[in-house]
Order: sequence, then C-alpha cells, then structure tokens
Amino acid sequence: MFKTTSDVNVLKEVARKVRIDLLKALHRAKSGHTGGSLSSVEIIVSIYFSEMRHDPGNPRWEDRDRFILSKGHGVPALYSTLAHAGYFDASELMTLRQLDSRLQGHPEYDLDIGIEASTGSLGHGLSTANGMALAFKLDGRDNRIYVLLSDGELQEGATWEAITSSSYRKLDNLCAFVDRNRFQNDGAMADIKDIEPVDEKWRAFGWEVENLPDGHDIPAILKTFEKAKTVKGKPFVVIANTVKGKGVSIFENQGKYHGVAPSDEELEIALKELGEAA
Ligand SMILES: Cc1ncc(C[n+]2csc(CCOP(=O)(O)OP(=O)(O)O)c2C)c(N)n1
Repeated sequence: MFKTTSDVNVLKEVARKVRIDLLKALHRAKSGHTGGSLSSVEIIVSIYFSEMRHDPGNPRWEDRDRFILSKGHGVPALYSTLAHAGYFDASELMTLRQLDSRLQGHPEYDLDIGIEASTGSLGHGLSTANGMALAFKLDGRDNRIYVLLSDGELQEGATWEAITSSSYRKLDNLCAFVDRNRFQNDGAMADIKDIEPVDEKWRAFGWEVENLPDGHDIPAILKTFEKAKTVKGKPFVVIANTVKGKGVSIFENQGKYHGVAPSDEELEIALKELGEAA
C-alpha cells in the first residue's frame, strides 16, 4: 500500500516536481492544457500522497479508493502525480500525446497506469463517480471516491443531473473538488456565463459544502479530507479557489494558456521559477 504523508514540506516538494515534469511533458508534446493542469496540482497531489488508499504496485487492488479526473484535459497533472507515486517511470511522461503512448491528451481507462476512467468529454466524471460510489455502498465496502471537476463543467446540465443523483443516493463515500480557477476555454467565466453562487447551488442540491479560499494551501486541503469523512448521509464537495496557470508567473490567470503548451523560452522561464535549471 502507498505510504501516505501529512508532512506539508514533503507534499509541497512533490507538487513542485509534479509541476516541473508536467511542463516538460507538455513542452515536448508541443500541445496540451497548461493552465488547467497547473491549477489542479495541489489538489491531486494531496489526494494521492496524503489521502487515498491505493497501491501503485497493485493497481487492481479491490480495496483501493478511486480518483476520477472529470476535467480530463488537465491530465498532465494526473500523469505526473501518478509517475511520482510510482505507477510508471517518470521518463514515460515524455511520450505524452504521442501515437501509441499510454499517456494520451485525455485520460483513457488503463489500470496499469492508475487511470480509473476515460474522461475528457466534460460533464460526465461525476456520473461515473456516482456509479462507483453507489456500487461500493451496495456491496457494503468502505472504499471512497474522489472526483475533480472544473468550474466550466458547472455550466453543463449533465453535471447538475449527477449532482442531484449523488445526494439522492446519500453517497457519503464521495468527495468532490471543484477547481474554481474562474477561467474556461475562451476567457474568464464571469465574462462568458457566470455560475455564482457556486456554494449555494451545491448546498441547495443536497451536498455538504466546504469553501476553500486557497486551493493551493496544502494544510487547508488536508483539513477538508478530515471533515469530509465526518459527514454522514450526504456527499461532500470542496469549492477550491485556484489560480489558472498556478506556479509560473507568465501563465497565471492568462486565459490564452488554457490549451497552449510552453514554448522553449516559456519552459526556460517556468523551470527557473520552479527552481530547476532547464
Ligand atoms: C463536452 C465537451 N465540450 C467541450 C470540450 C472542449 N473543452 C476542453 S476544456 C474546456 C473548458 C475549459 O474550462 P474548464 O472546464 O473550467 O477547465 P479549466 O479552466 O480548469 O482548465 C472545453 C470547453 C470538452 N472537452 N468537452
């Protein structure tokens, strides 16, 4: 079983390395989603390195918890985390988006590398997570399900259908995170189709809601895991306020880096800022 840690310095260092490697992979691929990968790093790293029951050496282990990346385009952050957790060698990250690579631009179900569900067509991950959570309940198992949605997915009707199902089915083994980076494909959500008040909407749909003012604050993320486990009879969601492009000044809150990989010069700047020579 993976040995989790609550040592914040260890988790911060993993997050730094995960950022470096996902940026190198995107740079090599010359395409992919930079901003929305960087905004999710602390959430995904905390889930895998501090919270989930899983075993990279035995990815089919029945007792494992599950993580579903509903915002599938952010998968470079997940691949990098999985590699650092030991699911596969980090050198494979450099095959991102290549023909025949296991690491496609959107995740494809492959337990060998720790991918629990194919995602990328936005708006479906929570339904997948609901099904898993319900199955575990019906089987009397204590596995937990973690799912990461984007805020853009909250503009989709299918997501709200899933949100009503989770509470109707009392899925208290389900913990969702919303990567609330306030950007979508073509710019700021507030300029395109605002979704506020996000927390009140989830609450009205029967969820226990936690607002996380800083979704990059690892100790605060760890506290939400603890709280989630105390809530009985309903699902739990964390609205994590994040920064699109987090960690690299030239990418932060810059809508144009949604689906653009770092150039040579940009990678050099990024690696320098992240404390790694190019
Ligand atoms: C059903 C569907 N429609 C459109 C797209 C194309 N697409 C990719 S990312 C994205 C939106 C990006 O914004 P958000 O979902 O908030 O992601 P983040 O800002 O976290 O990267 C869209 C529309 C898609 N992947 N799936």
